[in-house]
Amino acid sequence: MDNSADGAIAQPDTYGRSSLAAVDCRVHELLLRQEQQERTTLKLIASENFASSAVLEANGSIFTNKYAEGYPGARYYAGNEIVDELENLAIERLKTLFGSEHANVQPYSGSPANQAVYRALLSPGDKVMGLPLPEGGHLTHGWAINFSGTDYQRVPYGLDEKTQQIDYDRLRQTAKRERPRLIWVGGTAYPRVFDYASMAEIALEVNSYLVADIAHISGLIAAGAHPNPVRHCDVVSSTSHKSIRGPRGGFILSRKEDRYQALYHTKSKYNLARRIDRAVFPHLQGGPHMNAIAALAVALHEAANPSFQSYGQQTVKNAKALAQALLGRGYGLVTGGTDNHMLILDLRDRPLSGKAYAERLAKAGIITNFNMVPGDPRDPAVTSGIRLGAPAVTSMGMRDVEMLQIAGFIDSVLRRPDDEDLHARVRRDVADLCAAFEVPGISDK
Ligand code: DSN
Repeated sequence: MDNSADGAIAQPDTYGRSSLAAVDCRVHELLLRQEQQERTTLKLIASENFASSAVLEANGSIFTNKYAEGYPGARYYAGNEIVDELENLAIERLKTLFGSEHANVQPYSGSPANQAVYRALLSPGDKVMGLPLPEGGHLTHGWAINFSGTDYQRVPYGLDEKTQQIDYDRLRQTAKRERPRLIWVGGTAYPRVFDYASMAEIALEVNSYLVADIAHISGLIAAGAHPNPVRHCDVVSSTSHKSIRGPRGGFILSRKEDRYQALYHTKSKYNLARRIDRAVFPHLQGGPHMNAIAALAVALHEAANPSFQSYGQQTVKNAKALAQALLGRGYGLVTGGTDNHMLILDLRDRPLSGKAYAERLAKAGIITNFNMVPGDPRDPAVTSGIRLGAPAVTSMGMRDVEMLQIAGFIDSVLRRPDDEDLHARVRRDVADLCAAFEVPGISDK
């Protein structure tokens, strides 16, 4: 529908759902379809979740309009008194929730946050140790085709072949031999707890910065369902939209002082906290997305509520229940199970690729992503694994008993990947299961 009257200056409408329908029926229709899809399918992507209506409201608010380049009290635009309060509120909530000395809430997302970490700590060409992508690491932890692999020297550390878990002894030997300037601890497809204390010992032995990437597990840490790396690490980076249930965005926590200032940063007059801030702005980014910072502040307020602790604990219980049920049905899982919110089905011995199975599951209303498994013989574009995660279905209120049901759905699709009638039947059962639960941000709006 075209709302502009002849000769009239178009005014932005008051925001709100009804005005979206009136102004742009095409986008509104896509939104309704996406809502319908999310309401009736099982969101098992380990990195996705349902932000609350309050988080969505803040994210869609007029804070979108404000330019605030700089930091609270030192902006390059006028009229920032209120957003200064807002950004300080988010920073203080973050520091309190994780027990950190310093916090930056401006990174646009996880990869920009990690770029800022590199810029604050290293010079191009320095050595960086990280878990390779096929073994559960992240692109930005030193992958060949990412800036982290082209601008820095990659020193991968691997998994123990038998346990498929990080081999800390071998990691220590590699670190002593290579003496990297930075060691990453964290990943996107690693279903076990990270031993931050051991990593901190190793990093100290070789004068290396230790940086935890907690993008996947920040909500679990806030809930006390995974150890907190803050006291062991120089820097901690994260996205804000995964298990912590915030808006799309990122944040960085750090110590104030750099314990290696005298070794690696003698020429800098700035301490670690200032170098992180300066790396985010002005080095890499311009104006912060104040709407995302507002929504992050809301998510942190929600995460500080005792009910979020139950959410985090239940997420881990649900992932374990799903893992047990799938193991019981004869499936192999990377590392043999899970300690956190995710599990990775190892389908190397199955006839189809991870991608092909993920497509069949999606037809049946089970939304996952295909993923490399350690030692994967297939191409990264198709893989031999499927990653499953419990954060979103736990946000809907599902518990162990529903995980058994979900394992049954997954099993029937994977057993008969070409039976479209069966997929349609499972699709209906999935919709029936979902209908018994509220979907945050959708059912309650
Ligand atoms: N895309 C994220 C994930 O799914 O884990 C990592 O960046």
